[in-house]
Amino acid sequence: MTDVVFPRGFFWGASTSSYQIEGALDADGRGPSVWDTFTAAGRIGDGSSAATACDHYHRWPEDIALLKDAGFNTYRFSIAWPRIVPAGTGAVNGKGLDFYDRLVDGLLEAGIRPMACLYHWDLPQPLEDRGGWLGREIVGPFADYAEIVARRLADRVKDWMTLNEPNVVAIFGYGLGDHAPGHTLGEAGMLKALHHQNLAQGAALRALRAIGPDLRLGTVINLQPCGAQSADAQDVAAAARWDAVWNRVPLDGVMKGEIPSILAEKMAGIVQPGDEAAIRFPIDLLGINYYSRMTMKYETGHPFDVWWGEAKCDRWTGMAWPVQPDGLYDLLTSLKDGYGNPAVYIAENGAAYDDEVAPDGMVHDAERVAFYRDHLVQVARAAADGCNVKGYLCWSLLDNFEWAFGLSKRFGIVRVDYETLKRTPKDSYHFLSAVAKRGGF
Ligand code: IFM
Repeated sequence: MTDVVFPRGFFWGASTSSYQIEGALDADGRGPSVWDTFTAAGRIGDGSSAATACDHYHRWPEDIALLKDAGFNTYRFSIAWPRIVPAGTGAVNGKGLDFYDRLVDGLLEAGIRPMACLYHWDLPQPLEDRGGWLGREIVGPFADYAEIVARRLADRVKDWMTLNEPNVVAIFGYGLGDHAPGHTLGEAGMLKALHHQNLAQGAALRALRAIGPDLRLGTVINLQPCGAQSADAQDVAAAARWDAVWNRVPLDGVMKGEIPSILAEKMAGIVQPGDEAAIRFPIDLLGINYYSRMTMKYETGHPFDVWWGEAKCDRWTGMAWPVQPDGLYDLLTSLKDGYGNPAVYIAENGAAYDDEVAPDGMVHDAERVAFYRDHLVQVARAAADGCNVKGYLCWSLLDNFEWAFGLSKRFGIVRVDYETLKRTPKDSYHFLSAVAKRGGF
């Protein structure tokens, strides 16, 4: 019996990213990325690397078969900029384009809609050497790269996402230093990297539109409803500042061409005349990645005098992230009420847990199944309440390289044995597969 139902034509699928699954970092003319450098500098917690990861570069047919067998009709993958333009600007690497050509053809043959994301964090190192996202000079190279890829694939790929989680790139990569390229530049690093990603995105979206009026264009933001740890005025003000940095700079930038007024003074030296118009674009799709709410508190010594507080929650994932499914409902309704009810895809939602292989050789990941079930209940509720939510893509198809945590955190609905590279669908895979095939549960 089906109790939780989704709109007719709802899309089901999974998301991945190039650096996290492909491996083959030296293959076919790929250039170095900031994550190669960060890894070589010993910055990955478990000492692992993405050198092989899931070896998706060679095993993609098997991964497409997993998507197909699940009954998924949508797949979001990312394209590795260093495979396409190894030096960040200049020569184009045909073999890199050939790889994505094969992948896209394979997906279409399997009846799966490819959703391509242009930037999921693997910045060519030569661009970082020239300032990376800290300077406006990156805008042209990103738009050029977008155009190169689209000229090759847009006859078959109709759904394009520019950036994945620009807030995470800026905050952890340029402000706090936990992610590549590892800068600890605080507020200035965060705001510059946010704004320049917004600018580059605006230029890339215009380049894509010029190539294909029929393309569906969008972006992906990790939105987290942001609350204060207490009713104390300082906590409340700190949470509002963080909401502006984390959620509103990327979201209001593309949707409204606005810089949050609370940050106007701090961004005055970064934003130039005409930038607001340049960052705004009438997107066709908004991808949102949802993992949890954020609970923030006032604390000096950190950028914006704000830091993560303690969430009130009784369930936690293996990342020590709180499990708060109703935050997804609140997020979807806030987009309906405050942003004109855009067409939204849940572009990532999922959880890492310390999976174990059972004596039967399977992974009975009951906590992950519960995580998915509880979030899907909220998605269905939001859709029933009028939110224009079009599809749900889990994070992630495969266990993969979880950035600074390396291979130690497993988000997949399919287990990857990193010794043998054997794929084993977990119970969560079978659960989502049944939901996708039935259109509910
Ligand atoms: O693995 C990441 C992904 O690359 C971006 N969104 C969050 C996921 C889990 O941390």
